[in-house]
Amino acid sequence: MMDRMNMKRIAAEHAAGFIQNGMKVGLGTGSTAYYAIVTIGERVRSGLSIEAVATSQASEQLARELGIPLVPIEQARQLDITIDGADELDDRLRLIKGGGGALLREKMTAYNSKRLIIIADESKRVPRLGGFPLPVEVVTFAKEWTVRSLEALGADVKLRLDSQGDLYSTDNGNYIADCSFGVIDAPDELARELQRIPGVVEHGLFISMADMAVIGCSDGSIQTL
Ligand code: ABF
Repeated sequence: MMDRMNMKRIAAEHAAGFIQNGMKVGLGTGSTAYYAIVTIGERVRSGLSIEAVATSQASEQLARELGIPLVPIEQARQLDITIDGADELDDRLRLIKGGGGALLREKMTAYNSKRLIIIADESKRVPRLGGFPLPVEVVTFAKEWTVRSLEALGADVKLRLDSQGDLYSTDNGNYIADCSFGVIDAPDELARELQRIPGVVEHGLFISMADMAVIGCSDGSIQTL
């Protein structure tokens, strides 16, 4: 039986194998993406020639430490592949992302990539989304109005706090509202309703964005969806 971190690792290593010389690569955020970045760093040190864009300051710092060549976003144009984690994924590759607070940059990076490969341990696969509170990035102005609008959609909303107990600030200077909707029966429709709320910058439902998921399983096998 494999523990969760090893399931993450084998999924990440498998996905990192898709990267070829000359590619422009989006580097995800979170503990699974961490293993992908480490593997990519090893391959760069063995001669892989790529340019990368990071989806968070944390991933950018890790990439720099590992010697992965980073390009400024404005020079990146379209990326060839982005490898990133997820908090939940269903069998139609619909995702909840944002537990790591980087959902806006993750979604922009995924949107500007030819391929989005999701990596996860088997615990992230769910029959229906919603067990994980949906992160929604909101502007700081009049946050109470936005919270009330999210509650009106049926969510129990908590503004995320940082380790000091202050309101968590994303890399973009916004807040994160963690929204517990319960089981989300119609993720596509909820995504549209969220996008209509003024004050919502972006939400963690990734619909029709992932091209593939690589899942590390407790028996040591790899599942690809
Ligand atoms: C990131 O990966 C976030 O969107 C998501 O919250 C996180 C999953 O975390 P982990 O890989 O640590 O389980 O892309």
